[in-house]
Amino acid sequence: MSALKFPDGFLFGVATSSYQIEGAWKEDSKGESIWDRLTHDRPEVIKDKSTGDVACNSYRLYEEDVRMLKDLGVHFYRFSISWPRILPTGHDNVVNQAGIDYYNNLINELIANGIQPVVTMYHWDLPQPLQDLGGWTNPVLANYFEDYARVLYANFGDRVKWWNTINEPKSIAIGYSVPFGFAPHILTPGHGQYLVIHTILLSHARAYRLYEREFKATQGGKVSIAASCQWIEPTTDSEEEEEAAERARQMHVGWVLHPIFSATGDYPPVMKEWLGKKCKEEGYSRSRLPSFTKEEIELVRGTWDYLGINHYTTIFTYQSDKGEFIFTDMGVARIRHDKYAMAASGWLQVVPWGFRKLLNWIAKEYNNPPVLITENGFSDHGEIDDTNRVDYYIKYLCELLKAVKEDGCNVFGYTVWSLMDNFEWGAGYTERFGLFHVDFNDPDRKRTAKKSAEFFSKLIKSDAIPVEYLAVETSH
Ligand code: PNW
Repeated sequence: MSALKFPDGFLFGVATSSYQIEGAWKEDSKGESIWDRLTHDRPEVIKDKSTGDVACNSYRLYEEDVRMLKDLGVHFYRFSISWPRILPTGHDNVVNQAGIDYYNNLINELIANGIQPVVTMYHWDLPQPLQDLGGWTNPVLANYFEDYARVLYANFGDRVKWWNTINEPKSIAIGYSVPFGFAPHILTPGHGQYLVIHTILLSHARAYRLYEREFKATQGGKVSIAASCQWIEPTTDSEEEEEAAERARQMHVGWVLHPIFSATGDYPPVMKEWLGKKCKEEGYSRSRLPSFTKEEIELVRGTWDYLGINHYTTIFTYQSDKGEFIFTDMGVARIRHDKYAMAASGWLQVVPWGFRKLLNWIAKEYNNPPVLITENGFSDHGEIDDTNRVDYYIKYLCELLKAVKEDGCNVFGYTVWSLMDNFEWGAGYTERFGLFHVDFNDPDRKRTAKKSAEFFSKLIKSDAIPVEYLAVETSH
């Protein structure tokens, strides 16, 4: 029984992001984002050719969202702010008061209901004018991100105490390297992804240092990044396969985390070495991986107050130079093991033990920092009776509890992706992650609690995985 109990003070929340839920894409002087541009100009890139023009209409219905949060009993709500809703030009020359008002209303409503705001500054909706300057491949974006961060701290920092600078740098890099339906969908594989992450790391660091310098003393909040961290498992336990998988972990998870969280800073040594050698073989006189100056290494190193981790699945690898996507450069390819159940998303396999392994690897690599799980979730087709989702959560949360209680991993909170069904990027509305169903054919975007919503409200109330769900029959 007690194995199902969470430690005292453990925090629970749910997450969403601006483009995925808000709609109102051009109302009240909001500027155009790269997701507006992509979904309007290249609908064929989105599976059902849909857009986030209306999405869940949370720009109008945010009070209803807060009622759902209240019903769940969550301690916090992780949402993101739309950069072009605050700064329509991308720059701080024009601050859109209607955008400031919207987030003030949301934040005040949350606090009035006893729910802490956890705010992501950037969840993929870049102002289009900044994309026209090259987007994240242009290092000048670090200046503009710092300017944007200052506007956010100054307007909301009196009430927001938890900040995530940037959500999933690697997913952003995918929009510059892999045909996955992610904006800006300008594909320069082998180059774009490294430039993008480089600028993002510097941008994150500049926003962190700004807070440290000008706001922390008076506002007393915490700032970090939310990184996508899947577990990478070799298909056999031979020494060479384990070595290749470890290299892939460093080039996947370590790519973003090592510069910020390791004692030494900079990209992982194995990544610099492996890519440097590969680029030389390819005839380049310089590595495709950009390098940091000594000052930049120090600027980025240590820019965290906690670590935000988005975890969904495990990737099984074997050594190969024919891997798809960003795996090519890592010297591995991925395969799918049929014995693990699939979610509706082609990349999401249910491998609960991978969560525990990942948390242990992170604790070991980065000296056991305090971790907030900023996303974890399962996709289906929107069933109200979502037993497969409940089953996923039970299994993943059991592994989380083992990591915390048996292995000593320092995880202090957990966030469900997502509060409600929403625009799932390149998959449009064909894959659903919500605890609440949203009827996208209804002009009022009616929200209905799924079985998983009931599961979580019981879990949060009792601070434990509710036993009555353990016997649930599932197709897994
Ligand atoms: C995350 N993968 O994206 C995002 O932060 C959310 O906005 C999104 O809705 C959610 O997870 C579900 O997709 C991911 O291929 C996209 O491993 C792709 C992957 C992981 C996360």
